[in-house]
Amino acid sequence: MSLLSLAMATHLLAALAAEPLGPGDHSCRLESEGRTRTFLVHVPPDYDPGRPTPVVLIFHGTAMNARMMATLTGMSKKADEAGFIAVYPNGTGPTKLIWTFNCGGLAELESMSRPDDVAFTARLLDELASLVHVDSQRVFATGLSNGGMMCYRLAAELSDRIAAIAPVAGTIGIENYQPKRPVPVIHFHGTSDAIITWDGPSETTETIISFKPVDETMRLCAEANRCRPTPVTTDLPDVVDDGTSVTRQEYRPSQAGADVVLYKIHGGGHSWPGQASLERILGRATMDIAANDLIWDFFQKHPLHENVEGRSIATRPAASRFALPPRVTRQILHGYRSHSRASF
Ligand SMILES: [Ca+2]
Repeated sequence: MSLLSLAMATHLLAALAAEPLGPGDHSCRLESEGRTRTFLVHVPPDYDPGRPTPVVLIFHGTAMNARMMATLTGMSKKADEAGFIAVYPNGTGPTKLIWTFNCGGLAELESMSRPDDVAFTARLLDELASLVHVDSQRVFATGLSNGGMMCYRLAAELSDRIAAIAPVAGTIGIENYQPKRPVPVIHFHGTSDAIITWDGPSETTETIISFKPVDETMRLCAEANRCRPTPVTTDLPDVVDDGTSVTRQEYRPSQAGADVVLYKIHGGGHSWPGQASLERILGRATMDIAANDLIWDFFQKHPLHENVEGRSIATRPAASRFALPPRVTRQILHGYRSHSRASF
């Protein structure tokens, strides 16, 4: 190949790489830490490349992927209604069955070659800015389970780019939750969640994963966000006879603080409020509220540079420990160990 044709080919590749995205679904990839990483981008029909557009990152749970997450949450439909760009990153792992994000708390796995998913997210946002017109003040993160735990890690370690977070059925997994600024949090959790259980991991499972109990997570968020320790609690109308009911706990911040809101779903499982669940496996999903609507309402109120004024807060710490069936734990651990030398 001549130098001229090489230069033309390079130019063409660069042009292709920067090809802007229009409305619809797009499979994208990038290189991060020497790995090829993938993600889906859903651009709403009314997207105007001349205008900065909000972005919601939606992180899947273990044993899922980006496409499954789009289906489970229905967040692309919400994106179409509300006019934001929905982005579904894919995690990594030895097999697609146990793709995860490095959210902290994966104690048994930390000696293995885990990617830095905070760096990946930052890299993704860089790449995204070359594909669509991102409103950098309105980049948000939500996620389920492991993906919810990843939200907390991003709040702690990427708060200059992530404006607010909405973890669902996933608590803090990192050791120290100390965001550089108060990051607004809206959290959804079922009291009957059998995977990320309300009171934290059990001795059976803490060798594979550790995460903080819901109450402790809320307490840490309230402290970080300069909220009062006691929440304003409201029982919401039990509008659907689905075996669940919902209590809203609002931890109101002092000046220069930020909101912390918990939706406690009595009888709810490891599920996405308002979306159908594999009930026999994961437990009930409440239909009394729609997480997508509440999350977007919350995000809209919390762009990156806002002035939050007073409200109040809190929580009491709770002892933890949850229980995956030992057989399942052994199978997962065996899967990781047998791939311990694999490149994630
Ligand atoms: Ca109900």
